[in-house]
Amino acid sequence: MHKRIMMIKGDITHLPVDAIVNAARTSLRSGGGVSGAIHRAAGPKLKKLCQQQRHQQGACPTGHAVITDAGNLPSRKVIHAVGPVWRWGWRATLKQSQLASAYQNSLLLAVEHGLQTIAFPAISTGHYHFPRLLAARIAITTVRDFLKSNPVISQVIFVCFSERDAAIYQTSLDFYLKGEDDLC
Ligand code: AR6
Repeated sequence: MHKRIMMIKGDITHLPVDAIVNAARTSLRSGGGVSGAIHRAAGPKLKKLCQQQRHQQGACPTGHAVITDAGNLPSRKVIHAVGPVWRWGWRATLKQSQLASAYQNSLLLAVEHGLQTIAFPAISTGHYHFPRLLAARIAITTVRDFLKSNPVISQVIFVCFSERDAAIYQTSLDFYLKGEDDLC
């Protein structure tokens, strides 16, 4: 059966979906991690598109997202979403809502552009040190709630780069999508 929300273990740059999401920084400059991999695979065109975007609209604030073409990638578009840098203590609540916003704003952009299949990496869980289990919960519940009211998006794929992330996502998907037979 077709699953509207699913998880795979692998490299997001290989996926021929409508849009892959980049864990970007506010400057939209390429960094390490998934953004480095996306920029390498997309070629110099993507760097130019990101520069143009920055010159036209300025930096992309935390929790927001912008969309560009995808250069040499097999996907049609890249959605550059800026997740928060994790902090413990009183800022933790803000960080969680910023992470949810990064997913939500990416999905809104996808809907605006008529994109139906979207792949997400685990935003903020690398260089930005967001706790992985908490990030998976926010990612899954935000996407789940969005898809319930947005029939346009036919599939969201969570791409896990490690065995550890794949195990976290599998357990979390089983838990948070229990009873959601139309989504999984
Ligand atoms: N496919 C899928 N997931 C990947 C890939 C890949 N090819 N490569 C890494 N990941 P990170 P952040 C996973 O650090 O924490 C960057 O330098 C990785 O295992 O890329 O949001 C940016 O330029 C991890 O689970 O993003 C920013 O400055 C997840 O992607 C900053 O780091 C996110 O890790 C963003 O930090």
